[in-house]
Amino acid sequence: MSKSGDFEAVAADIKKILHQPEYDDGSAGPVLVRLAWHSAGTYCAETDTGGSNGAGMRYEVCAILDTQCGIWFTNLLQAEGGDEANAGLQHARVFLEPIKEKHSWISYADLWTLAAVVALKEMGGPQIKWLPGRTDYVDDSKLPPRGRLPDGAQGADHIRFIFYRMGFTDQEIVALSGAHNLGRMHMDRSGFHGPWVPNGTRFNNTYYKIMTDFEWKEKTLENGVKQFVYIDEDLDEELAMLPTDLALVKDESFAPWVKKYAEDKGLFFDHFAKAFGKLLELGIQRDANGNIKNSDNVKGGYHS
Ligand code: DDH
Repeated sequence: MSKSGDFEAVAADIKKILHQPEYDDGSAGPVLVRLAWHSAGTYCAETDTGGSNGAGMRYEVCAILDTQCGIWFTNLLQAEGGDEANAGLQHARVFLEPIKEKHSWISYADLWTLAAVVALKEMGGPQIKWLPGRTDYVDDSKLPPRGRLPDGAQGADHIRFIFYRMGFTDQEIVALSGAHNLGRMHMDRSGFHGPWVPNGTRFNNTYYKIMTDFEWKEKTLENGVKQFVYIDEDLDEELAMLPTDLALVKDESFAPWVKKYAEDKGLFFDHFAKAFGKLLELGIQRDANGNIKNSDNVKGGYHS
């Protein structure tokens, strides 16, 4: 148990669980980044619902009060944890559970977002500004419905529909998509299969480079799902891209940013850090001192 607000102690313990020799490519990092993204990426700016506050993905069912009868009933179709887009993220939550047990004062919502920031830095990525204060309990009216996360089988219109809802620009969309420098797709989770880049546990701009330089061929997997692949005998396994990934190079507003990030890793890191920091703050109202309004604020931050 650490002192309440000692985020450096939590970060030190997150670093210790990143190396997972038995899991995927030996790192928990990529799936931790995805956990934070999916917890925050449900945000809708217009209705101010969703976002990382509340850590709603812990629940597969939610209780709804029928105000006319005064009876609570469970709604199997609502809670975020059961959204099929979140399949596989239980691995990330299980990796973090011992840390939550040890530092029980930290909220899940803070822990999940902090874990991504620590993992990105440890995998060679940029430092992302992170502030604490998220709570695990939010008003039911703030909970997001399922289906707010992107579908990899779609194209540019769908990408814009999802990310404009959160308040991102085309440039920020392309920068955030660079998270696909990390990790891999799992057929038993999303239906897609394979890594985007050869070394998916180091954060880099390889994703943009190979998106434009390599020739991608459409492939139908045994489950009927279509994706794009690049086969090279020098590689241990074929690389993969989602239809949404390759939509970035075909779209006239997205494509110039793909080119810029392929050519300039520093620019990509700078833009990614800003956009990812913004993602983690969606729906969180802070005062001028960075404290979340109407909450028992935990002071501090994580900077190193
Ligand atoms: Fe992603 N992502 N993502 N993604 N994502 C998958 C894996 C990972 C889409 C679909 C998929 C972002 C944007 C999009 C990461 C981070 C981010 C998988 C594979 C699919 C499918 C899941 C599986 O089978 O395990 C789509 C579609 C989009 C879109 O923009 C249209 C963004 C914005 C991020 C981010 O972090 C900012 C990471 C990391 C992974 C690797 C996870 C792992 O387990 O490895």
